[in-house]
Amino acid sequence: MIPRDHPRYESLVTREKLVEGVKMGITTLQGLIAHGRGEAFDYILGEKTKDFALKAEKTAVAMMLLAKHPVISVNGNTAILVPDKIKELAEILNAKIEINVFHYSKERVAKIAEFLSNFGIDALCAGDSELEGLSSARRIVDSRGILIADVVLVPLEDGDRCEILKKNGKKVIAIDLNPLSRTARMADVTIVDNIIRAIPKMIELAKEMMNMSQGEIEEIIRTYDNKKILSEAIDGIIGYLEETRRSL
Ligand code: PTJ
Repeated sequence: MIPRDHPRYESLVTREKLVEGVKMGITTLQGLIAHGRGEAFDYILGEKTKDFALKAEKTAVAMMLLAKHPVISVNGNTAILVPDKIKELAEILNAKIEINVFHYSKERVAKIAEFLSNFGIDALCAGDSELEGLSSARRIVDSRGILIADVVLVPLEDGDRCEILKKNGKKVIAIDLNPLSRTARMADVTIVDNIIRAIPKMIELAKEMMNMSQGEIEEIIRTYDNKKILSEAIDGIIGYLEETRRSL
């Protein structure tokens, strides 16, 4: 039991959830390593949703609001960390939820589907089609979901699949705390924020933006520049490190 007044309570609870996820066969051991890398970046970003993340979150919501077939892709880390929030976001944006994992087995996908169903999510996971040009298991997709999607939200992604999704004509929104990653540089919109903050923030934005005109939403997308956002994220890290050094 982690005491509520522990200065790193939030971070420790998140770790516990992931460890529990491993015990349940939902999250992988590799997922724990990936989370550790994410935590390190979050630390040097100040563990807050910064302005560059907010701009990307707003654009991501705008793209999903205008999409014909928006899909939220869920892996083992996302499933365990934010299942209820994913459901809420998908409902507001009228998006489908599809289970798509790197470390694939039918049993694991079934476990994730069962876990998500406890939150009222009927996740797509038929695995009845494949994305061409990708050798990892992430090529296995659902013909009602990612295969026909025009916009895909992919939290904690690997660069290869991001590239293939783009080659298949999809707009890709990544959530990745590492602004230097291949995924971050490959995606159309990169949200450099922790998934546990990013999804709730997107829900808040989606509620605000739902009643905007199409023209206003299009303008948000038109004026967005992902390279600029990544460069602001890197500046954010440098700024945070310098500020911390000055305060020593
Ligand atoms: O469940 P599976 O089988 O699909 O596997 C999932 C992992 C995460 C193991 C797999 O996709 C993987 O290996 O991912 P990578 O290539 O390590 O990339 C994960 C990225 O997510 C890294 O750049 C991390 O910095 C970032 N990341 C980790 N935790 C978070 C995060 N970004 C946002 N929020 C987090 N909580």
